[in-house]
Amino acid sequence: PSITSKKIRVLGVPLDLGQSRRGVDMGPSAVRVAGLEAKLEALGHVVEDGGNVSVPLAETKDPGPHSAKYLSEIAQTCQKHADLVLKALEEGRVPLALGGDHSMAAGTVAGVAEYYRRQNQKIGLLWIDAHSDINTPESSPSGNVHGMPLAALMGLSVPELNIYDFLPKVQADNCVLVGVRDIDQTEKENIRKAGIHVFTMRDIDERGMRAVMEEALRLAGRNTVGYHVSLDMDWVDPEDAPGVGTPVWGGATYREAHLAMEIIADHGRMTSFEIVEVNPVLDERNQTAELAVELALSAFGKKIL
Ligand code: HAR
Ligand code: MN
Ligand code: MN
Ligand code: MN
Repeated sequence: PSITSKKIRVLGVPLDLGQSRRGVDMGPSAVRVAGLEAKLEALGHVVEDGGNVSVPLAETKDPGPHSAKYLSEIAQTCQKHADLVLKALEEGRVPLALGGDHSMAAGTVAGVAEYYRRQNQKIGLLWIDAHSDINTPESSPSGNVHGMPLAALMGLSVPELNIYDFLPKVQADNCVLVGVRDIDQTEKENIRKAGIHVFTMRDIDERGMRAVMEEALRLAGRNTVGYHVSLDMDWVDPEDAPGVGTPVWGGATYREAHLAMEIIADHGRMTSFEIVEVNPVLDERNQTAELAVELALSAFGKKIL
């Protein structure tokens, strides 16, 4: 039972400026310690580690306006990270980005979208998260930029995060949220404005993970070269993934999470992958990082039999 071997490049983004629970900058380290590279290689992939991008330390910076804290530092980090994602793809590697808070996705998705844009192709985006991350500085109750990356990618706001200067990074019809269960009242209008697809936890409850994922992948994959998968670990229920900064009850179960990743692997159209919001300071014996590695393995083709 062999899988199609991929050349993968791990890219660490120890970014914690986009939110207020410290420790998510240690996420890339925790996921490496949990054995990501060796386990992907045991599966049959060729994996190299591109190291971590440099990120300014919160202690050395002024957060700036409360409506979008550390925005300029986050934008600089996203630009550097996007360049590394683009370079990985140019060198025939599948980017596997490790966060870090979710604001980094403004860089990851930009890098992937830019690579394919240069070939006149479009990507889809699968955003797997408890949150919809589509606040603008105007709508955000917290001023935390990790709640804003989708607004930036869809071109609603946050021009500072418009890496490579084109919008939207993904067509609204190819942008799909899965597993959402915590949306700010002020954020709901942004979802409507952006015109993206949303499958909530209720949809998963009612229809089952398989049906939801099949539809999500069909939408993300329609007229695209494939899709980037942005996996926020707070999508998983805090019972199984306690090491995240903004846990929300009622998330995907351990098996539902694996099934979703297994279905992604079955379709074979994932351009790139990222795992964000792993916070080892809040974790219990690195179990959230270990689950992140397991889910990456399923997304990259590991099968039970
Ligand atoms: N919606 C809230 C805010 O904007 C919380 C966002 C939390 N985001 C993440 N990433 N953890 O999904 O502040
Ligand atoms: Mn290696
Ligand atoms: Mn998120
Ligand atoms: Mn989240």
